Amino acid sequence: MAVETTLVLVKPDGVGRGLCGEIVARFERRGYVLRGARLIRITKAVARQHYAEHKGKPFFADLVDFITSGPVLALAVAGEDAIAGVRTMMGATNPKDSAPGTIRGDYATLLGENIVHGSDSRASARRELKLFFPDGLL
Ligand code: D4T
Repeated sequence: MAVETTLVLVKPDGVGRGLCGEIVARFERRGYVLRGARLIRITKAVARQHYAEHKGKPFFADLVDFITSGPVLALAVAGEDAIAGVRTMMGATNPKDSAPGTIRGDYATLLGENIVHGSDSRASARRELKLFFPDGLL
């Protein structure tokens, strides 16, 4: 058990559908704390860095196009075991497998428009938080 900080992105589909408040409220109600929040339109360069692990895969270009298609809400979310806890709250990557009660299970149906991103490990969280909050956290 340890206090961790993780990066959450409400992707352009979530922002466009007006789900930011709902998603932030879920994390806050759970007991997690916001240490950063930025509404930004990311560049293709940042998107390619963020999704570096998927470079070369057939869906990479679509992923970059989608995440840069509108503003994203970047959140630094902190709390006890927050990295795994946030991913559990988000649900399975493919919304067709996401359980009801999870963010994707409640609001998404398509893999390519799955509303949220959350870091999947401490190393990813460190790398991604630096990318979206280059000036540091509160
Ligand atoms: P993100 O990064 O969006 O939080 O998703 P996950 O961490 O849950 O899942 P991921 O990295 O495996 O996938 C990133 C992103 O790519 C889309 N995707 C994924 C896609 O369009 N086609 C695919 O075949 C896969 C595997 C969905 C999420």
